[in-house]
Amino acid sequence: MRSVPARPYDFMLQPEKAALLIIDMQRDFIEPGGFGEMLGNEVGRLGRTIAPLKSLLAAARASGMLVMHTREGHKPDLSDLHESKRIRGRGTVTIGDPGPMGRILVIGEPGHDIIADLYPIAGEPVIDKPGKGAFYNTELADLIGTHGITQLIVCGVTTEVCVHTTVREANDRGIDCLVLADCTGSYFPEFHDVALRMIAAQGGIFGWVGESSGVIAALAAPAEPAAN
Ligand code: TIU
Repeated sequence: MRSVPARPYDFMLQPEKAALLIIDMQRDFIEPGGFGEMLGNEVGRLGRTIAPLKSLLAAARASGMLVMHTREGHKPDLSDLHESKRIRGRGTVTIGDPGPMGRILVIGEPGHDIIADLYPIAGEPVIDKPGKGAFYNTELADLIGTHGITQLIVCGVTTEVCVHTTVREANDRGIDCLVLADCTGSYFPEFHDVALRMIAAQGGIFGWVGESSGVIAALAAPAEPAAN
């Protein structure tokens, strides 16, 4: 048990029961010239998460903590893509169409892959998710059960969409989520701030909000005895 400074109060990290979950750090969302930018978003706003995430990922790997990655996307035949999602936004180019980095949000295409700085290593589960939440239509719940995980350190993009949906899904499954402010990002800074406030409000209605430095320090610190 190691305490991590967080809102609304310290998060009691149990590294052996915790996993790092990195949401959708994919080229199409983050890199200039990808799908995110094509939709008119300022992708540079997500780039600030990369350096702290690299440090956190190194610390988690060094500690032996389970690291899991997600990718939002669909099978090449789009059989897992709801029509409602395909046509949302009334764009001329949509999911499955040729985009700047291959077919948009299709598994196996360059833009769908995780950015090089945070690339998964052997043994780290990569969860392909067709929805915004990481639990819907994925193996994440089974993985969490198999590994005895009760806490998730949640990072990635975007704060108010895939991170928030996943945290809400996890919370309803009895998982405690610590969301890291410096390792999550949004195309809309005000959404990022409010999304994090929503998580920690009302005594931590959806979880906790901290910083990567707190987790890195906790992973390096000796364990504290559990409170009686
Ligand atoms: N990963 C994720 O958040 N997917 C999105 O579509 N996010 C947006 O903010 N659009």
